[in-house]
Amino acid sequence: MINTKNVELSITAGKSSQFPKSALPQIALSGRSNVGKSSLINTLIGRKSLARVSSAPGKTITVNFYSVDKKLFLVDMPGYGYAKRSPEEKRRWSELTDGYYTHDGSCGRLRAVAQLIDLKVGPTSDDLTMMSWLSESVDDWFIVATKADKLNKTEREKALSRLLDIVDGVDIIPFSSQTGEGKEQVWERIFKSLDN
Ligand SMILES: Nc1nc2c(ncn2[C@@H]2O[C@H](COP(=O)(O)OP(=O)(O)O)[C@@H](O)[C@H]2O)c(=O)[nH]1
Ligand SMILES: [Mg+2]
Repeated sequence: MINTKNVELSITAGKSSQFPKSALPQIALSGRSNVGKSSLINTLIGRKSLARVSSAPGKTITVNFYSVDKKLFLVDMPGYGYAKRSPEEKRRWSELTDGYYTHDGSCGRLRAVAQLIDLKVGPTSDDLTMMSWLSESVDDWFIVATKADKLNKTEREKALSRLLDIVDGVDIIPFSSQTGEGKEQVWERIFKSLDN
């Protein structure tokens, strides 16, 4: 059993040399800035604000490693798609992201990637690029469709079927940090990927 409430922010890495060398399995959370990554983490672990929810998108370019019960790391990847980034910030984003997804960066401990897509906005062109890269490059990934509370039933079904058309065969979990919808399903999916 994993106590999902026993969580701490272990490492905030501003460069890839700071990534942990620990043997713990890792689940990476990927998505554009403002998609709801920090909110997802807070909801998953039942805390209001361990992960900082920002009203100013794109602020942080770090990789944050949250240890869960000292049994796994949730890895908060820096968001993409934020237009107002300086060349230096873009360089850092690439160094961190490329560094992480190489075997060296994740020490071969990456078990799955949770790709967040804003269900209301739908996949952006950056999201599509990311998802086609994931399809080719990682063994296990799934979609967390965020902000599901913003859609009514009809909109929601439309949005989900549009997503399904794009990524056939990938699990899609509708999620809302406002209502807590999807929280258990996301944890179950994470545990399943640890068993593989
Ligand atoms: N309605 C709604 N808003 C959300 C949800 N998740 C996040 N938000 C809002 O979206 C904004 C960005 O959230 P944040 O978690 O900081 O996104 P991040 O940049 O991906 O880490 C904040 O204003 C949040 O309050 C959700 O499930 N429902
Ligand atoms: Mg965030």
